Amino acid sequence: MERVVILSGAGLSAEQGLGTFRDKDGLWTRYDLEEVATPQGFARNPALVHGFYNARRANMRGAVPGDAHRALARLSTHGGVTLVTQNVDDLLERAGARNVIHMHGELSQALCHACGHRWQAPDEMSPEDLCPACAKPATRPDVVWFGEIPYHMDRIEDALAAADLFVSIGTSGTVYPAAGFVDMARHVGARTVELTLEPSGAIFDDVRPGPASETVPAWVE
Ligand code: BV8
Repeated sequence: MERVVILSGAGLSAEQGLGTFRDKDGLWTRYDLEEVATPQGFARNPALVHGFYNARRANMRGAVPGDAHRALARLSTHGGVTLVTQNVDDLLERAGARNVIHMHGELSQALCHACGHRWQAPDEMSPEDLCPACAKPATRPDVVWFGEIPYHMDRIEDALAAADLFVSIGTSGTVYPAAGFVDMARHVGARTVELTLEPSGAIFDDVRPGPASETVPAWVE
């Protein structure tokens, strides 16, 4: 059985209205990532950061999965497929995908930074929220900020080490360690494919430009 690792980024969900980070009018053109996507920014102004993620959570809960999410969901039920995403939305799960590896965390989850408890995030979070487990006012979005260690790296690195094929979908290849996965895959002899609107410029064996709603179902079929 062919072992496939699929990495997705914001481009996978862009057409569902969740936007991207670095395209024109992307999130990082409207917000200072130092202020809203670092632990230091959260410590300085937790209300601002909760507001940023509350708005994105509302946007996510108002969005629906697209053809690309559904195509990947069908694929995720096959053995040998590892679905890794940098995205914090739940559109892949809502399309029926199983075992999605969210290396940058999930908007739908809340985390207590005092006791480590995780729970389903309410629509609106605020610095005054108390952790349901330890009752401390120590809640945060369960997302990985810059300078924090991504989740599930052992599982991802094991899958890359055994990969026959690596597919990158809708990511600019700007953020590490995800941006280095294609090199790790090539290093073990895997074929590499990029499906994205504007090719990232990283070296892939096969680059297929276009919107995910077209390139992903075409590639999966
Ligand atoms: C860490 C939070 C140590 C949640 C995010 C070298 C090695 C290791 C680390 C570093 C390094 N150099 C620098 C670092 C530090 C840093 C980093 O990479 N900085 C960058 C800016 C240089 N990395 C970190 O801090 C990471 N932690 O390194 O810990 C470590 C490392 C390894 C092992 C152990 C310890 C933590 C990074 C996580 C930061 N958190 N998000 C949230 O708010 O969402 S990152 C943020 O960027 C999002 O998660 C996003 O997913 C991610 C990547 O962006 P993209 O998804 O690629 O989106 P972008 O807008 O950039 O591009 C969109 C793409 O889609 C484009 O290509 C476009 O063409 C395409 N597109 C658009 N429309 C469509 C489309 N494609 C198809 N169809 C369409 N319709």
